[in-house]
Amino acid sequence: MAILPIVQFPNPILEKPCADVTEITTDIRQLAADMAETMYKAPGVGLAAPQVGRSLRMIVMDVSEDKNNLMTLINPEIIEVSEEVCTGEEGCLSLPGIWEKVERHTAVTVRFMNLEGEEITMPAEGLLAICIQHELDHLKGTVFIDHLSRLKYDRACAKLKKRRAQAAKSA
Ligand code: K1U
Ligand code: ZN
Repeated sequence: MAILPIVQFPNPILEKPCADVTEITTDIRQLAADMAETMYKAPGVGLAAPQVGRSLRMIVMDVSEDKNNLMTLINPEIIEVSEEVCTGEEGCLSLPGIWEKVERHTAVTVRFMNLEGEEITMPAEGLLAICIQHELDHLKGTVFIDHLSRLKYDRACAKLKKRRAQAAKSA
């Protein structure tokens, strides 16, 4: 297993829709294991393949408190969403230090393939539902700040730039 570098915003790979995984090969299993290790180390509750430089439709997630419920979702699709929406703070490992309120569906149903090639349909609510929507956005080439107003988007970019300049200065 390996910890992979996390692609930082802005980067063209974070803006590009990802391709379907066509076969669950050794490479895909290795990528899933490396993504999980990278997510736990960060630490994060989810990670999408483009965030580690692979434009493929796969994500890993673990929203459990004890970090013992790893899920790998291959070619995930949201097939049902609740009418009810909620607003909560989100962050992103590709935009460290930026936290903003985003509106999401309170509950979703996601269909995906697991690493054994089985098709699963899973209802989700709470943080899991938020995480699924955040990670599926990455697979479409969207980051969470794309949901903000122009003003808030620009402020988030400026904050990111400032943090990076400060980090470079103290390095
Ligand atoms: O995609 C990513 O960059 C991972 C990101 C996903 C996320 C999902 C839901 C809400 C916010 C962010 C993170 O894991 S950010 C860091 C994190 O560890 C965290 C987020 C929410 C609650 C608890 C922890
Ligand atoms: Zn993210």
